[in-house]
Amino acid sequence: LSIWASCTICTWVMAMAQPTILLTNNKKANVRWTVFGREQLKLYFIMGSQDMGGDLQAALNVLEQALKDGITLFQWREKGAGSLVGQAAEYEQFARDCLALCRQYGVPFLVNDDVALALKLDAEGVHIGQDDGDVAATRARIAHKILGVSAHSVEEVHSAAAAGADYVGLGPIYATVSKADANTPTGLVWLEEARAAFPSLPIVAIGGINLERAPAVFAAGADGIAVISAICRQPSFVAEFQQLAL
Ligand code: TZP
Ligand code: MG
Repeated sequence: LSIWASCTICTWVMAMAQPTILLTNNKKANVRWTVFGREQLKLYFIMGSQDMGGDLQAALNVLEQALKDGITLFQWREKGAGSLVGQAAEYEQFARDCLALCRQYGVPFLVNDDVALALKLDAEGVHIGQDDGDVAATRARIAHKILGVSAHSVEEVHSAAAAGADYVGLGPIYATVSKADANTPTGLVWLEEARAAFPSLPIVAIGGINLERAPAVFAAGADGIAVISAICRQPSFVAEFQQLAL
C-alpha cells in the first residue's frame, strides 16, 4: 500500500476506484435482476400455511422437497381461513423462511397480493388478482420485479398485458379444493381461446390440476401449471410430473 500511496497516479487511481468499492458494499447496488421467461411457469407451486393445516414445519418440508425436485416458480399465498393473516410477526417470519429456501435453490419467490411485503423482503415478484389494485400502478411500484395477474376474460388478459403483466394466470380450469371463493371452472376451452387470442403471452393455468390432467392443460396452450393441493397432498407430485416430460 505504501508504494501505491507514494505514486501520484496510483493515488489518483485508488481515489477513482473508491466509489466502486463503496458501491459493491452498498445494499442499493446489490440489485438482483430476475429475467422472466415463460419456461419459469412450467411447474409453479403455490402455498401458504393454511394449505398444510397450519403446520409451518410441514409446509417448509414440502416446499424444500418441491424445490429439490424441480419446481420452477413459487408463490407465497398466505390467505383465508387458517392462515397467519392477522398475526403480523408469524406471517412475516413464515414468508422469510419460505424465501430463504427459494433462494437456496435459486427459484424465484413471488408474493400473492401483499405488494408491501414483496418490496420489504425484496421478493422476485408479486401475483395479484383483479380486485387487488391497478395493474399499471403495481408495475410502477415493483419496477423490474415479476408481475403476474389473474384474468378471467379476453378483456382482462388484454388489459393486464397492456399494463405490464409478465404473465397471466387463468382459472380455475377445474374445480378446486384450495380456494373457497373460486369462480366456476372454465374447462380447457377458455385456455384454448386465450392462447389463440394471445399467441405469445406467457400463460399459466390453475385450478384442480393433477398429473392426469396436466398433459391436456399443456396441449390446450398453457406454458405451465400452477398447483396447490397436488403438491401439498402428494409431495412426490413434482418428481412424477418430471417423468411426464411435457
Ligand atoms: N386461483 C384459482 S384456483 C386456485 C387459485 C389460487 C387454487 C388452486 O389450487 P389447487 O389445489 O391446485 O386446485
Ligand atoms: Mg389476490
